[in-house]
Amino acid sequence: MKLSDAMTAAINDQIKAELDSAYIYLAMSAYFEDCGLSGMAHWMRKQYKEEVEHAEKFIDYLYERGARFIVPETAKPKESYENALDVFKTAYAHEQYVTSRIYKLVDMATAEKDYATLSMLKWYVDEQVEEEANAGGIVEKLEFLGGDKHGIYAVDRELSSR
Ligand code: OFO
Repeated sequence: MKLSDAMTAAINDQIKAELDSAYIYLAMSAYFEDCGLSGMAHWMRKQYKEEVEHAEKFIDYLYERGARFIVPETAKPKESYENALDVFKTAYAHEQYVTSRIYKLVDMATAEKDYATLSMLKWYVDEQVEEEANAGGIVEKLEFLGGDKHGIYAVDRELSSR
């Protein structure tokens, strides 16, 4: 069964969203490097790579279904933030946004009775639970610490082992 034109376009659009995510995290990593918070920079760099993998998984799916992938233009990411909490709050909100996008794809695949795409999307539904939990957990910690510099450095050390 051929992938519908609408689904091909929606997945291409999601690939752009994943690559935009990658760039957002790469810019967050650069911000942390600039602040001397190398553990957080490392965590964001890993996240950047994960997002590229998310994009590639969708690209491979398009190829598997004989559909065309068009390399998208990526959006310029934000360069500066107020502090570490601001960065992770932004990352958490971003992941919630990405989850809502994945759910829309699930709705679309359900409406089209496209069971193959539904099955493929299950991986992303599960992945988003993890993505939100990761970023949300760090937000909670940083909120608890407030401006406590020792605490922030401890979190930075912890994130260096991701
Ligand atoms: Fe691709 O999950 Fe984050 O954005």
